[in-house]
Amino acid sequence: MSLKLLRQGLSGRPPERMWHSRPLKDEYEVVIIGGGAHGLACAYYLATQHGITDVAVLDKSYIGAGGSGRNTAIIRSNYLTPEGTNFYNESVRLYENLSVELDFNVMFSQRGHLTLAHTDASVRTMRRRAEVNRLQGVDSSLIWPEEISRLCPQLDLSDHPRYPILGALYHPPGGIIRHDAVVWGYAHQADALGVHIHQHTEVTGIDLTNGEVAGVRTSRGVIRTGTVLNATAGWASTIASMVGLSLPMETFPLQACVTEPLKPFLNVVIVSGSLHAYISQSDRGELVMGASVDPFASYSMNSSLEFLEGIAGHVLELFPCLSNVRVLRQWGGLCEMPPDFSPLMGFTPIKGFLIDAGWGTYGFKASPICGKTMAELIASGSTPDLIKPFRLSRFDEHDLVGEKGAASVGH
Ligand code: PYC
Repeated sequence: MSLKLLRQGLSGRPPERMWHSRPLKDEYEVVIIGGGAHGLACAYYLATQHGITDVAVLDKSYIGAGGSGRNTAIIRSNYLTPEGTNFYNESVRLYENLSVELDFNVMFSQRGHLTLAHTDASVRTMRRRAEVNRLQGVDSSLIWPEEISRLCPQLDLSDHPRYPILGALYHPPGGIIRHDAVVWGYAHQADALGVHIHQHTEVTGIDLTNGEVAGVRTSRGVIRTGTVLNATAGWASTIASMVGLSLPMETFPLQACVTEPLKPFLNVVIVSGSLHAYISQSDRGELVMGASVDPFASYSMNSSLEFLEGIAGHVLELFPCLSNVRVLRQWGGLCEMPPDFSPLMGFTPIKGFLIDAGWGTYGFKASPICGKTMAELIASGSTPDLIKPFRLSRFDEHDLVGEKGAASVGH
């Protein structure tokens, strides 16, 4: 990539577009609603793995404008259930090779991830997660204050805080990534393979014929198609309602913020479920911080002072040394929370209408494996084993996948 950049710089020509605006065709084999990392990854894998390129990716805004551009870019696979751990582990593996695969630097930094435990109950949960993780081959262990201090000397490990740190779940392969780069890399390669990316194209309705998907109505015209994938994190319930489907989840706002840049000092990702705080340092030196979802269901993406006061107070309990650091900006995104904190993936009772939804506060980190498995499901017509546990019918079958203890964020 760097040689390409150098040649480009020396040529004096304007840079090549990473993806293009194409005319909206009146028919596509597959229509993906949602131009985030999930939808674009699915388009990319449909093209590369299955030779399906007659694909439109529609977004009502610009690509990556939703959850993919609003998350705090944490990658990990230290979940509580074997189903969740295996699934996210495959995602981490794909992320590890993504810069090479997409020929675009997604800046994946596997710097290690620490989930702090401040109570005996949370130490027990961390121990259980470590055991489940290790049984699935994921590097994860329970560590104590001495080792925590070695990994992150700036943390207040004394007994002064309200909730002293008793231990932590340490997950060395976890880390952070450049989330926009993931979106752009998938978009670039999907576009190069013939996928049409239609930004500013809002879906206004979905047509059914005899109970099966027949087309999609958009702000730019009607598209005939037999296959629609709903990959619209935050908005998936509203899209599902267009085919008369009610999904078992509610949408909540999730806010985050960054501080002014500081010299690099934080070499790990720190999460505290009890304090509702997570924090990492970006390559630009900014501290990226977030908390739990807002306490009421809503589609608001506004920023609030309550969030800022809460997160500042909690981060200062962990890192009193940051008391003079200023916040640079804050933003909000949307999360859909299913009752068992696991996603909803695959077929629905409506033929041709597929979902990749219910991503709570942990959707971005699943993007590559969601794209890959949903592409396989579309191409083969059968559900890959890895995502069978997340099928929508699990709610009727009383076969939930309880991931609440590994959500990283209090709810
Ligand atoms: O699940 O790792 C996570 C996470 C971090 C921030 C929000 N969710």
